[in-house]
Amino acid sequence: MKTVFKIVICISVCSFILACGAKGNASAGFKVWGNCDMCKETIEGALKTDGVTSADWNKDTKMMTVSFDSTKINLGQIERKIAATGYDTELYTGDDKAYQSLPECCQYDRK
Ligand SMILES: [Cu+2]
Repeated sequence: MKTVFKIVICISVCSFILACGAKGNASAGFKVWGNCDMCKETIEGALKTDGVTSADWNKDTKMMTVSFDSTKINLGQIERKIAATGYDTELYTGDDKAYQSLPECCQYDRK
């Protein structure tokens, strides 16, 4: 009887974990070229969008850490949103016009 109970607990815990995974919670880290705190605001601001639960860019390491719902958005779409504001990411080159209209202090050395 005890064994059966243990198996039932195990199955419910396992299916709970699987259900959470199926919901699409994902996270990723990638490099975004940029300079300063203003860049940080612009870069993180680009990800204030449906499906992205958190976005944090470190201006010293240039690393973006992002959590998102993979049923709503994927990593390529996330990087393209940043590139559209003028910032280079690992996969995409920032939009040239957007880059040129960035404040001078934010015109980072491009990749
Ligand atoms: Cu800047």
